[in-house]
Amino acid sequence: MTTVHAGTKSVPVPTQSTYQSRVADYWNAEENPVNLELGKLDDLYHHHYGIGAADRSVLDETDPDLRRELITRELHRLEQAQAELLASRLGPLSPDDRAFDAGCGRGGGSVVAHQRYGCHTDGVTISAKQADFANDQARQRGIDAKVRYHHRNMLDTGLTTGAYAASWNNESTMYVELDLLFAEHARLLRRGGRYVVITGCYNDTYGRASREVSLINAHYICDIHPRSEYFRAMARNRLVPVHVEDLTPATLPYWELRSEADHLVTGIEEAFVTAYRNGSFQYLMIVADRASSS
Ligand code: GPP
Ligand code: MG
Repeated sequence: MTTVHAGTKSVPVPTQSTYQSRVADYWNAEENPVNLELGKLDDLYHHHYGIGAADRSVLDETDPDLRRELITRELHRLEQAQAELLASRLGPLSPDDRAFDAGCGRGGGSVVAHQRYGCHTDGVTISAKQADFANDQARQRGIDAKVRYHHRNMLDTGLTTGAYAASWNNESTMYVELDLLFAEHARLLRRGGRYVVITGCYNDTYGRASREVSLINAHYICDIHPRSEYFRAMARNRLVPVHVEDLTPATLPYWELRSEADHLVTGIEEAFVTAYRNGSFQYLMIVADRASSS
C-alpha cells in the first residue's frame, strides 16, 4: 500500500478549527425569535431551555396577539427558572468571588449569577457577536465593572489559574471535548471551588445515540456526549460530583409548550419531545467540587 502525503506541509493549521469556525458562524448569525423575543421581555437573554410545570392555560387565550405574548412570557419564565436553579448551586459566593461562565451566549446566565451573589463573572463565547451583545447589555445595566464577556475559546480562556470560586456550563458542553473542557475548569477553579453543568446527554444505558439525538446534533452543529462520559472525564480532572439530578421530567413541559408556540418554533421541538419521551436523551445537572491537587 502506498501512502500519499497530500502536501499538508504547505497548508497552515488555522488557529481556530474548521468546526469551531462553523460553530462561531452559527452563533454570529443566530437570531431566533425564541431567543430574542424572550430576552426582550426583561433583557435577560438565555440560550438554554426551561424547567418546571408550564401554565398551559396560556394556550386557551382567544385573542391571537395576547396568546402569543402569554406563551412567550411563560417560556421565558421557565428558562429563567432553569437559570436560577443553576445559579443556586454555584454558591454560597461573596461579592469578592469570581465565577466563570463557559459558553455564555448572550450573557443572561452571568447576569443571573451576579444578581444573586454580587460576584464578579467572566463569560466566554466563541461568537464575537454574542460577546459584544452581552457586554452592551452589562453596560446598559451598569454592571460592566463586575460582569464581563470575552470572545475566547472556553478550552483555552487565558483567564487566571485558581482565581475562580465557581464555574459552569449551561448547555454548552456538547461543543467541546469534555477532557479538555474539564481540565480548563479544574485549572481555573480554586481548591474546593464549585462546578455546575446542565446539559443534554444521550442515555448510554439505551446504547448509542438515537436518531433524534443525531437530528439535534445536526441542528445545532454539536456533538452530544453520552452520560457516562461526563463522569469519566470529571474523575480524570479532579471534579468530584456532589449532586446529580435528572431534569428530564422537569424540562418536558417546556418542550411540549414550545411545540405549540407557532410564532417561536425552530423545527427542532419534535426531536426533543420524542427523545426525552423515549428515554434515549436526558437533561442532566451535575454539581461537582474541585478536589485538592495534593
Ligand atoms: C442552545 O440554546 C442550546 C444548545 C445549542 C445546546 C444544545 C442543547 C442540548 C440540550 C442538546 P438556544 O436557546 O440558543 O436554542 P434555541 O434557539 O433552540 O432556543
Ligand atoms: Mg432558546
